[in-house]
Amino acid sequence: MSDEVVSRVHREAWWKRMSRKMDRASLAFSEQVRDTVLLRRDLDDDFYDDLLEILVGADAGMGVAEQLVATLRERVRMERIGTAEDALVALKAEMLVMLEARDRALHLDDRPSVVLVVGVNGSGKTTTLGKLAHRLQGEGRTALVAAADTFRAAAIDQMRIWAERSGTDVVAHQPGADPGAVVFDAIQAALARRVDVILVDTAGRLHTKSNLMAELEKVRRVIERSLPGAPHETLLVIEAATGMNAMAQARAFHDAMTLTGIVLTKLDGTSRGGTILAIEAELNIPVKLVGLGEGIDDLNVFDPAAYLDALFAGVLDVPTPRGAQDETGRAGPP
Ligand SMILES: Nc1nc2c(ncn2[C@@H]2O[C@H](COP(=O)(O)OP(=O)(O)OP(=O)(O)O)[C@@H](O)[C@H]2O)c(=O)[nH]1
Ligand SMILES: [Mg+2]
Repeated sequence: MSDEVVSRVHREAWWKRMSRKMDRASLAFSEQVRDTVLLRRDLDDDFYDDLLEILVGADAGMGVAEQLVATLRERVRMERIGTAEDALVALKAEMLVMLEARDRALHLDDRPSVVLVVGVNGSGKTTTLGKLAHRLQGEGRTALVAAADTFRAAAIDQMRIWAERSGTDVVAHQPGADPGAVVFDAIQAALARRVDVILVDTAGRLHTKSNLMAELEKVRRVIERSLPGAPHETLLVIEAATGMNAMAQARAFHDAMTLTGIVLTKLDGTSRGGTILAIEAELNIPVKLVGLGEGIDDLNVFDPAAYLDALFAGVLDVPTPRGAQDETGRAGPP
């Protein structure tokens, strides 16, 4: 088979998988589109009002939804688009332009690079790092985990179990120890062992508790002082179903930590597919990774085209032709 055929097969497999995993978001979105928008004969104000409502309902955020609908109106007029279906194709294309404008790469070229994950309790930080360690090892890079969630004894064990799955070393202290000291030791160990990437797990915390946020800032300062240029990535882990409350979380963590990206977890279990658009637009922070399940392989780089194909599955069943995002698409499974 030629390279082109292989990569097309790859992409289709990825698209199918993403569609399957996002079936709830996809169903909610496509059912509404079918039941309202597609039934309309005219592309009149009612059509655009319905569309706006569906986008807001999917948590795309009012600002983004209004911008998309306004651009679509203009496009329909300019390109003389006549049917609801063609208008949807144009809408999807607009969304793709919006999503593809962002840099979603993890910048981990320095050795060692540091990835710090933060977020509220139970959002999926430890799981995400376990999956990321596996992914990095699969790419031939060595990783080391700093078990800096010292708040609960069980957290250290949980991190160890995840790290063991990919044969990743863990630096840990006793429960209750200073997270900053764990991180410091991990960086020294990584330098000595010439490890590529240090993955720092932190304790979940409410973004509204200022003492806990101050503790996180301290961890960050230790990282900055121990390794110039670090942390290379500071990722906020958010559950997709959090909806618009995610905005408050993201704002608070961004103020304290200067985030470089977002990991949207549990996208497999939510009917709210649009949060990505809202967060990115409002806070200007890209979604870099998505969690699509509890398995070790269920972490993906975020591929905008696959995401939109999954979201529109059942309404527009033709996968978007891919251009600029080939790199990211190829990085996805299988
Ligand atoms: N379905 C699904 N479940 C997930 C995903 N990511 C994490 N989980 C589950 O969410 C639960 C919490 O995950 P953790 O990784 O422990 O979350 P955490 O942020 O480390 O939690 P704390 O350390 O307590 O703050 C676990 O049961 C995970 O299996 C995902 O992408 N999809
Ligand atoms: Mg954890």
